[in-house]
Amino acid sequence: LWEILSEYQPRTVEAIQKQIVTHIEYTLARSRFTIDHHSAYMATAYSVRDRLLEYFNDTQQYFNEVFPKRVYYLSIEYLLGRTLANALTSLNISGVYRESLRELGFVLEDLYNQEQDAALGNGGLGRLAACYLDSAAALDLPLWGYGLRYNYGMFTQSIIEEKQSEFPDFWLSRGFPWEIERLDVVYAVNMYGFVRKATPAELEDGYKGKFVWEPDMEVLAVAYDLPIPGYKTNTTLNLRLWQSKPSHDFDLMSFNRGNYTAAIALRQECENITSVLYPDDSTPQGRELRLKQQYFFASASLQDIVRRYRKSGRSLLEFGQYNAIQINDTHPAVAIPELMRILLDEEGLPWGEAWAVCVQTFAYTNHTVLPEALETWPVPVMEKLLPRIMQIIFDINCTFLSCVRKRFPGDESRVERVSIIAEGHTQLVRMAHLGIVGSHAVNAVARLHGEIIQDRLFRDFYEMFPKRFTYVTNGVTPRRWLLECNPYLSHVITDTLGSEDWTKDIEQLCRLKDHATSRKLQQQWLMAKRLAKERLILFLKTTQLKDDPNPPTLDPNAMFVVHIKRIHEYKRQLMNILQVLLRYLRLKDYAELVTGTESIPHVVPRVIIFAGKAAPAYTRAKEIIQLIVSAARLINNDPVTRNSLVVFFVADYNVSKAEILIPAADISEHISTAGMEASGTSNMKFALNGANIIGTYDGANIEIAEEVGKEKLFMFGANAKEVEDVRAAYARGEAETIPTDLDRVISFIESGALLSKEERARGITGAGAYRAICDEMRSGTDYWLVAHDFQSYIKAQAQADRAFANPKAWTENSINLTGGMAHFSSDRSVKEYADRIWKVKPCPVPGQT
Ligand code: DL6
Repeated sequence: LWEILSEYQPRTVEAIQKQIVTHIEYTLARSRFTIDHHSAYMATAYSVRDRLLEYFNDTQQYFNEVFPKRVYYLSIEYLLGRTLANALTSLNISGVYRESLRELGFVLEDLYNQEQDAALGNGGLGRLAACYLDSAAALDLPLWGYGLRYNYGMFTQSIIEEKQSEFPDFWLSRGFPWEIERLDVVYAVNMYGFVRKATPAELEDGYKGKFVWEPDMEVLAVAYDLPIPGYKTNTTLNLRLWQSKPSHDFDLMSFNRGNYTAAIALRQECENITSVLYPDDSTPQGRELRLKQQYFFASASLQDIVRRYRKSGRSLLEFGQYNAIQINDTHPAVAIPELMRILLDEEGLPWGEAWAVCVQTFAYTNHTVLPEALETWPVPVMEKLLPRIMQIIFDINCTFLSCVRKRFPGDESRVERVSIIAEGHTQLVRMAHLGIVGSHAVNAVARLHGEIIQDRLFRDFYEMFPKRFTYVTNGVTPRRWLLECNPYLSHVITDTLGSEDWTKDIEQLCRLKDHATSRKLQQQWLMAKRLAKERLILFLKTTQLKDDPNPPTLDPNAMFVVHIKRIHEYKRQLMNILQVLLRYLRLKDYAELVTGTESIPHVVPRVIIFAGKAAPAYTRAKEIIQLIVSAARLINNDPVTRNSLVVFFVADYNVSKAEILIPAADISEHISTAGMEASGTSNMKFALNGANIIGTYDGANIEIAEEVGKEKLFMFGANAKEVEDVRAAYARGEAETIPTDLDRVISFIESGALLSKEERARGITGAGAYRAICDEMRSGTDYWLVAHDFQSYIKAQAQADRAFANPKAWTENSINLTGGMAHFSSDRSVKEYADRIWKVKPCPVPGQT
């Protein structure tokens, strides 16, 4: 068989061409005489997938033979982006494919743009999961990801009349060639119904369960596998995504009762479970459908994991020695009682043994300290949808609280604080508490975040289980976030270091620092940055500016400042746009003073780019987008300033846009209110690409500053402790006076300068849509400390202007930043998880790489 396959796998240009054309003709059933770009992309993707499958099958076969301890990463989101470039890079075959396509009349890079992003995630958490899969594969770790195959991913954002509008993301509409549908890997997931005790007959029948869940609804979970290639290794891992399908048995029951419409409605209800990704990254929706998604995901994944383990014939008591399950935030936390259900009711383990297995198996990552983001579920909702699971959670809580009472006798307020069930008008299940109690490790995602969860958020738990708590600072994959997205800089780095080894052994990057003062390297570095800027300028011209009759000039010598992330008050895009407006007003003053009205000398020109999505129901975030867009309209159309300041809001931010924006940045903004951003990962991506950071002492910014030297960055603002003190002062009624500069900007907005045409036509005056924002800024007590930090922010911006005016020193600094980023590779993070939390070892698949 191997010989037959080897012949099938094309290695030469000719053979690859043959395979691509074969896929056009036979897989796509398109005519080879009229190949359009999309067909060429699809056929190329199928051809690359063929090769991936070979490695994939070998890897799975090898894992089954060796039976190493395996890791399962459970994440309800994966923000994957595009796959073709990534797969070609991992397999180290971009060159031969480029050549094959060229002779067929196509440019490989054009085909990349045919691919729709797989946006099965909201932001940081989902993108981190994607980076970790890449690193686990590169490190040969025996890991699988589990997730959901949403029919509609993250919504598409359009800006209409200066406001965000959301549209469905039909990401599967033109086909997704990378996945493998596994119609034979199907599990039934129970919902609704009731629980009863097992009858003696059932017990005698070999059925050892104590309780039987009689569900009212049974949903099928069908597996779709996505091969995850390891960079320059044979290991190819799997991301298994579940799609919901109705179960025919249940249809039949309704049909037999003559209830055709009920049967169809039930089918629809089942299909809806994986139909859409919830588009909010910080406020969990207490909707039943969301809980259905979570349980459906957890149950299918756990059934699959247990079945795989069972096949080995090993004892379930050893399950935790062979399996580690990481739950990515609390969304999959219901997997803990689900494993208990399987072990108790289906496998007949006693409670104590089942619980020991669970705690040994699970580990939980917390990704946020925002109180509103900590998930809770009303007990009545859970009781109705998942009666057996609710019962098990009550039992877990009961056992846990009796331990707490033993340890802290008489401390009932502590018991109330740590209980998995929050008492009140409606009882709530606290999913984070369930995650902590049911795991042997709880990790934060940066050092400061770790301190905050130990000292504040989960202090009571830390006192009980100090060894359980740890942090693993996030990381990003240098393959996607440097090698692939920035071919210009990658080339320079490889040339300087004498090999491409840095792509796998990231510590090599440190050696760049030895060359930071080299004239030659500085020139090459500047050229690489310029090429990345030109690529971005072309992108802007062909998208944003396509229909602009009077587009602003975009100068690659300008300082490119980029602020891209979800729009949220704590991320303070508001502070940035207010600063931009101040810059605009100052430029106007200066122009009047120095030159009359035309161009402005001695000013570092800036191109400022914002991008990001606001949750559809998050009104303030949407107002902030509107403010940015209207400020951009005003500024870009002002002939006095337009050579010195241009502002964009790039619509529909996603992974592939980030891949264009990040390499082109001179500066990036990471200016969250200190203590609020758990880690941040785009800060790492920018610095890896040599962009500087204007940032607060928050999340991973602090560790980046330590690694590269804080004098190399533009750090400012209140630190986490000071933020607490300031908020406490506000709470005592001690409002602050608004800084003069901020007052000026707010007055400018209140003068009506940013009103839209439509608002003016309706006779609106003053701040218009920005009334609430202006009032909050004037209050002197704004929760996110925009006013408090404003002056130090302006100072940091001025420092950046001065530094940029010295290209030599700027470039040297930029080289040192890239050279200092080895620590922030996701290879390092995943190694830490493997060594300290999962206790798994690499399992490299033998054979030719
Ligand atoms: O850990 C990944 C990423 C962090 O870098 C961000 O700081 C954090 O905001 C983000 N959290 C989320 C939403 N979390 N929840 N729930 O995306 O995680």
